[in-house]
Amino acid sequence: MHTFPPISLIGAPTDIGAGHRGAAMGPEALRVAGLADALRSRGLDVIDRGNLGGPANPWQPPEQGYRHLSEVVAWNRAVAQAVGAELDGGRLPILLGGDHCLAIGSIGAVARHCRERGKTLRVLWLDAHADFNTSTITPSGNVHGMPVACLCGYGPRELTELAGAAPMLATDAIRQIGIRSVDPGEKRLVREAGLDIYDMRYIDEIGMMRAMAEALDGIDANTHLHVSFDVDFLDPTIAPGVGTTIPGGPNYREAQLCMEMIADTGRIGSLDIVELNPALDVRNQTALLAVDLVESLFGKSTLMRD
Ligand code: EXY
Ligand code: MN
Ligand code: MN
Ligand code: MN
Repeated sequence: MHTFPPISLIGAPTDIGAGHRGAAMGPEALRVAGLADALRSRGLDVIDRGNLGGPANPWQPPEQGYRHLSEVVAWNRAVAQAVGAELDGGRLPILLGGDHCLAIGSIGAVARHCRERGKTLRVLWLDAHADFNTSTITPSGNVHGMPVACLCGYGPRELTELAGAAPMLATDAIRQIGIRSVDPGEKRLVREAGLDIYDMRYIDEIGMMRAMAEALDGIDANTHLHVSFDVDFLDPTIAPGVGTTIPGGPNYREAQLCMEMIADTGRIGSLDIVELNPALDVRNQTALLAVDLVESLFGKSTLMRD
């Protein structure tokens, strides 16, 4: 039974990087789904820091391959500052998105913190998408399809150097789980970068348990584990409330096993919960499922055998 650091919830109510409006309501949907009390019921110390501020979504077409670049930078700077402050205070930040472009700020801050403390960072990226596009290959200009590329040094300097010298994240520090939608140019770039991707075909072949065992391999007492949980990782039949659904994701049991195996490492140090879009949900069911799965990240287990 692991203990966890005290937790700080940070809301980032924006869909600035997304192709649909609505993820800006994600933080409140998670609060309404009872995230704080669910974690407190596990004996955790939880403070809700409220919501960050940032520019409104101007809802414009791409310019030089990016939609809303300056607004994306402003939001990610705010996220990096807030996440870094909680880590410096010895707390475990949970970023409530908001779309996935915000992971540039959160993981940038985590990576900086790990460098400062001499810790090894491992990022688990739970997603249907590789999020490895750049301005020249993106099909949409939406920056929520680019955060991993930016973190690994492929992107505009105001993002790739947001929280330190580029690359803020080494490609061998990240494991992507659940991938099943990668654009043609993106596929070439992830191969060139050597990204370690546990796609759904591989998970079909070897099962979630073995895939997670491989993805978690090498984690030790000096590892800071950051989980970036894009809710569209889940199969849309159980998680419809997201902007970019892709059929054929993990089912409820596979998702629970994924979270419980992460919890078993006892090394989770920070978390993003992103891409929840209540405008596309039914009776907040997707937020309720996300809360259920996050409880498993923090030790709730269905394992009854010793
Ligand atoms: N690959 C597509 C694009 O770049 O526009 C879709 C990206 C969806 C990203 C969501 C957050 O995971
Ligand atoms: Mn994503
Ligand atoms: Mn720090
Ligand atoms: Mn996604």
